[in-house]
Amino acid sequence: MAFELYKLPYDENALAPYISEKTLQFHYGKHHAGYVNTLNDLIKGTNLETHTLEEIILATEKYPSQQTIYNNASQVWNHTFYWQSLSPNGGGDIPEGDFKDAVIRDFGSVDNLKTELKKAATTQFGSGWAWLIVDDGHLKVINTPNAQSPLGKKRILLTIDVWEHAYYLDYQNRRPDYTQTVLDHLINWSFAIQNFYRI
Ligand code: MN3
Repeated sequence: MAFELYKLPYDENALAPYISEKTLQFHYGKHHAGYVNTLNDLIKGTNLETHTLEEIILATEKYPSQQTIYNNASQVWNHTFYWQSLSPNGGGDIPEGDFKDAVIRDFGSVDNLKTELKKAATTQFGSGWAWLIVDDGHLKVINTPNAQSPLGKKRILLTIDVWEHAYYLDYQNRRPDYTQTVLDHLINWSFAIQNFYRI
């Protein structure tokens, strides 16, 4: 059974003016859709066809001969997670509760968490991702290159795509401005809280 492109939970213009409709048309409609189509082509007729996306990612990640499949499968997963990490009603403060308490405990403040996410996003050399994860019971910010993710190793709460295609139409080379804007106006704390409680 072929994988289908994740359906956005908001309109392509819903993140504007912070991320434009044009960026979503390309990023979601071309890049994300392209990874889905390429993955389907690559696994067609192979034993991977009957596996879940997560199973394909974990089964292929260690094998150099499977890197093309891994890259496309992981990018499908990463983008689906990224769209949910953003919301037209995002940004602002974190609602009171266990997740915010954990942020204060592990970073000192919400602003410090945002600073760490911005640092992870801007220091990732080349293409990649910034992540908020749970590591050994503590919240932690990391980054990964290219298609890589902490999937299957750590509980993932949020991600920010820092490939140039995520911001170049709106921010050109200004990755720090894109990241700051995402953190101030779009980051979906509700999604992080949902992932924080997920068993
Ligand atoms: Mn992307």
